[in-house]
Amino acid sequence: MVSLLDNWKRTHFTKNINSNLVDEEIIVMGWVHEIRDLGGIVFVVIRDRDGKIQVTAPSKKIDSKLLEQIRSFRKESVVAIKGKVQGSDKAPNGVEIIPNEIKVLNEASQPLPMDPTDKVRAEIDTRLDSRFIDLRRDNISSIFKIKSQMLHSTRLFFEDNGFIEVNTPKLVASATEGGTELFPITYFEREAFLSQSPQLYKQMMMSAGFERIFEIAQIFRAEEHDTLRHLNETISIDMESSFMTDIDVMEILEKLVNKVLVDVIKNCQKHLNILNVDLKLSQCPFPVVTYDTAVEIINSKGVEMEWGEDLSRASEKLLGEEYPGYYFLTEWPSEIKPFYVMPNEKDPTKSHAFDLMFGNLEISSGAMRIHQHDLLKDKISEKGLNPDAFESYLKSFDYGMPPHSGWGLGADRFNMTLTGLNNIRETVLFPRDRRRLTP
Ligand code: AMO
Repeated sequence: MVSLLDNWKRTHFTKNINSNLVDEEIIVMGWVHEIRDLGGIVFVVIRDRDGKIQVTAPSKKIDSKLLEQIRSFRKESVVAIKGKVQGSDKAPNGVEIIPNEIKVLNEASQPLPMDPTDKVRAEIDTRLDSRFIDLRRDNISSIFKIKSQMLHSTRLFFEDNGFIEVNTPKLVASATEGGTELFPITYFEREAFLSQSPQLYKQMMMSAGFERIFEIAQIFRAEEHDTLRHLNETISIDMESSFMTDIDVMEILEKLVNKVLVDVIKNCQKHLNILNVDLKLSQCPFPVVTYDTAVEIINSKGVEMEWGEDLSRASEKLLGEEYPGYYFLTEWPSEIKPFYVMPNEKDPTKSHAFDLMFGNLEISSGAMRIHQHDLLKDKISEKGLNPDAFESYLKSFDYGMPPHSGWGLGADRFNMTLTGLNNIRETVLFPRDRRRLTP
């Protein structure tokens, strides 16, 4: 029989049950993680968000009806247990609960679509199909607890440095990062797109005089390729600042990465241990490698690369061998960067764009932006885009646009560098890739 909560309230999370509570009556609520029936005694492990506790039901001490109810528990059902805390040398936490009364709040069907106890290894597709169970596992939920810390520290960092959090539209009229990666949608009688990046709005906010802004939000990319680093929906941590150069915002990025590393190492040790990650602070300042030097390194290691080409996967891997940690790649060719990137004043074939890499993984891109209306309009045309589609954006450059710079940091890729995972799907609750739109 399935019960309602009625007037029962959880008194303790399992992680807070310790020897100070011996002889007290408490209520715990959670999932049936394990049941061991030894005949005269039944052991049940109850799991909640942050831990587990053993419930011990000896036939001699408890009512036979209650014992039968406990015996009939199914793995992963949701239960509430009212009982007395008792010290126990054998129990994993040194304490256990002797039950007085129980409620089954939801019964789990059997067999389960996957095993949540890590005893049977499942392939990632099976796991993602039953993600609500997969996420019950310690090593999976730890990824998201680290991510939560990462996002929390990021917000604190921006607030401490005078940035204002903003929210920009995700239904947009034009591309920003190159036309091929857009998801078209029907917007009443017009065509519109899911936003690839808050780029245009971040820049318009500079004209609006906010000077330092950040946004943490979804971006959508119609990536055709199925890789371990690309998703079709991902979180971007974006910032933009007026009166700053590319060098200034690289410094901000480096400081943010370090703040997150310090906080994750300090506050998430338990989760890092579960994931077997020995996270270390990074060498500071991060090495800066120019695009020219990168081309030299890549060619010297036997992969042919012409100046002006984007980095192939093979090239990224070679750079990652040379620089396994965080490093900046700077002075990119203007040709392969978006229209809004400021060209180098002495050599316009080069630009004020940079990427932040972690080994062979690009985790952020940024640049000093063009803030002159006419130059920007020319660049839009040069890239084969129609300036008319950018009218409202271009207008903001006509009435007082300060020089400005900014970057976008891929939150899910950043999380990969903190958790040691090599498949981005692991770092997203319900990932969206070419094949996956549910759950
Ligand atoms: P860019 O297109 O390089 O730059 O994106 C910034 C960062 O976002 C992450 N990223 C992705 N992560 C997972 N899957 C994807 N499909 C994906 N696409 C991008 C990467 C990347 O470094 N407007 C600029 C930023 C700026 O200049 O401010 C932009 O969007 O980590």
